[in-house]
Amino acid sequence: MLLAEQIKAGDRRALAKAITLVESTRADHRQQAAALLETLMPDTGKSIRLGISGVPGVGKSTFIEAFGNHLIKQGHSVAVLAVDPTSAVTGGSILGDKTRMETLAFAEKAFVRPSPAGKTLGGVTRRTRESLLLCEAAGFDVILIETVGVGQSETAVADMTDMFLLLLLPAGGDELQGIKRGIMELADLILVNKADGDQANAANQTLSDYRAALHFMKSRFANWQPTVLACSSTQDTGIDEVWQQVIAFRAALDASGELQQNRAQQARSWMWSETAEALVSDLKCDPKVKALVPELEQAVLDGKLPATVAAQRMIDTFKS
Ligand SMILES: Nc1nc2c(ncn2[C@@H]2O[C@H](COP(=O)(O)OP(=O)(O)OP(=O)(O)O)[C@@H](O)[C@H]2O)c(=O)[nH]1
Ligand SMILES: [Mg+2]
Repeated sequence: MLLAEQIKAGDRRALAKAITLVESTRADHRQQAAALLETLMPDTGKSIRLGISGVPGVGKSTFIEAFGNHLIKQGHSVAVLAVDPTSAVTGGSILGDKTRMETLAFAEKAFVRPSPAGKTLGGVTRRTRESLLLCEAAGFDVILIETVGVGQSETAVADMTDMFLLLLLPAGGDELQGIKRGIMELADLILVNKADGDQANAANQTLSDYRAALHFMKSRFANWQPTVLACSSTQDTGIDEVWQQVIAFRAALDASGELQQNRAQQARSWMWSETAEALVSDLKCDPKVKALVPELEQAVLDGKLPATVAAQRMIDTFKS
């Protein structure tokens, strides 16, 4: 397949074209995308996959710009993808403007792709997962996935990456900034960003608050203890320390086998969520089911029919 060869050769236009293909919902495009991904599968898996999360405005894009440029200087090649559930609603995109990644977006060894628009988080994450595989086949050795800290997108991103980075704002004494415990527990590394100027002291306070808080958290991997670092994405400080943590993380989890184990489990649960989504979508398109839906939905809305009974009736109709 020509496109596959071009991607493997590192042709960026071919990569962009392939990502457009996996983002398409047209049935023939889906088929082509599936064939392409299957062909490229042996060439995937060689990158380190990093998720970058944090509340809007914490500085994720600015951090990625600084971090990405730092990595490129060291000879790495960096792909940046995004999972943005808000784009499903507003049609916008967190990387749409690319303005916060001015230099990175145009760097030869970087590839920056905005979040795909989609109706469901499931649809958006599938496309990002597939794009990640394509970027790996194209030879990018560090993949960064930015996500806005809202809803379930953090879990979705943690489920497709090796290491999850949570960015925090400097805020002295604040009640853990309203970050949910579940999100904290996903973090393999916590970064207090904007540790510069007036905010340097507050950043130090936040750093020690969270270091203390981490003692009471369960870490995700037996062989990795999450830490907290401070950095400034605009002043370029603490950026190399972050990379050193990533290297240490990879070394520890490679040695213990947890990195591979985690990826294998991610792939398996992805298979099942794909199966579930595809089945529901087939079911919803079935003419017999379609005819039944308004009546069943109404009965459930009116409280006349238990949801479980309605569901079973739809499934029985679909199977018959
Ligand atoms: N002082 C200072 N400002 C920063 C730093 N990092 C980011 N900012 C500023 O914070 C603002 C938000 O930065 P972004 O990188 O767009 O934040 P984001 O988390 O990507 O935001 P969303 O994509 O909207 O969720 C911008 O005005 C940045 O210039 C930093 O390290 N220090
Ligand atoms: Mg951003």
